[in-house]
Amino acid sequence: MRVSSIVPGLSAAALLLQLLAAPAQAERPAARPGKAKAVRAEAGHSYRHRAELRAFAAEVATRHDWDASWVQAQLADARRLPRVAQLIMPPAVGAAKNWAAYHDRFVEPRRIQAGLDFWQTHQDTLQRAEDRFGVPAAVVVGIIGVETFYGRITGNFRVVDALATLSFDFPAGRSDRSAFFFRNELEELLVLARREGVRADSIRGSYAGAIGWPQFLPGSINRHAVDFDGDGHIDLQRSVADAIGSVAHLQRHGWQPGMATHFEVQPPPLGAPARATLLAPDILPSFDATRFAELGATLDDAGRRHDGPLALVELHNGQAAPSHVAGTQNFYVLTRYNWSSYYAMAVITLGEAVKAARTKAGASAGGS
Ligand SMILES: [Ca+2]
Repeated sequence: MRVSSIVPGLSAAALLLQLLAAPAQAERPAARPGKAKAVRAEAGHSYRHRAELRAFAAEVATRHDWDASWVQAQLADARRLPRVAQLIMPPAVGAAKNWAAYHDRFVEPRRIQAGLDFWQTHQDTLQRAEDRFGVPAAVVVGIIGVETFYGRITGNFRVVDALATLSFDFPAGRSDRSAFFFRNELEELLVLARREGVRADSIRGSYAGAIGWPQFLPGSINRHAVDFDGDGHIDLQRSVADAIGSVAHLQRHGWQPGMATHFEVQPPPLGAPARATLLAPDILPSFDATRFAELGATLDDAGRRHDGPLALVELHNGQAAPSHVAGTQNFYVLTRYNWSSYYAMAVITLGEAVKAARTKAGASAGGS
C-alpha cells in the first residue's frame, strides 16, 4: 500500500485486516473483532526509571516549553505491556488475503442492525456532518461500524501504556511502523491531554493507541478531530457527535460530493498484459473509462459514463477467484483513512447495507 500523510486507525478492524487481508499471512483462530475489548490492562513493568522515557520527557517538555515535572507526572505510571508488543506483530506467514472472509466479518446482520440503530439515533448529527463536510452519512456510518461496531469495541488499554510500550520496546519484525512513529504519537497524546485538561493515563484505546468511536490515533485527533457538539472539548470516547463530525472532517480531504466510490468491472483475462497494466498503479486512480475499454476491461453503464480516473482494484479471496471493482477518487480517499482496499471496500459495503436497510425500514413504515 502507498504511504499516506494521514495516519490510519490501528483498531480492532485494522488488526483483523492484518489477519484476513495481509499478504501471505495466517488467520489466528482466536482473532475476533471483539478481542481488544476482552483484553484487560495488564500489570506490566513501570517505565518510571527507564532512561529513554526520562530523556523523552525532557525533550518533549523543552520542545513545547512545558513544565518538565508535568510531563514526568503524565508518564510516571506508564507501564510496559507485553500483550501490546504481541498484538502489534503481523501474524505468522501462511494463508492468502481473503476479501470474502473480511466482508462476512463486517457486513453481517448484527452489525447492519446496529448501524441502522446508530443512524436512527444520530440522524440529525449525520445530516449536519454531511451538509458541512460533503461526506455522505453512509460513509461515516460504514467507518464507525467497521472501526468499533458503533462504539462497542473501542479498546480497553491505557493509551499511555500502549504507546510507551511501542515507543520504548517496539518489537523487531515490522517494517511499516516504528518506535519513532509511536514516540510521535505519545507526544501527541500529551498535547491532547494538556489541551483537554485530562490526565494522559485516563485515556483508553486499542493496543496501538487508537482512541474512541472512530479509533483515531492522538496525532489524528490533534490534526483532524472537531468539537461537533459544541461543548468546547474534543472527546471521541464519549461524544458520538464529536466522533461523527471528526470522521467526516478527516474524510473531506479530496472527497468529491456526488461521486460514486466504485463501479462494477470485468477485468481483462488472467495473464493478459493489459490486466497487469491496469493493476500496476494499485489503488491510485490512473485510467479513464475510455482507457479501461481500450485495455479490455468492461465497466458497468455508470462506470462508462464516469468522468475521471479509475483504478482497477483487485481483492483476493483466498484460493477462490479474486473480486474486482473500479475505484474512483472517492475510493482512494477512503484508503487514506486506513491503507487498504479491503478496509475501504468493507466500509463502503457496510455503509450501503445499512443505508439499504434504512430505506427498506422507511418504506415499510411509510406503507403501513
Ligand atoms: Ca465536543
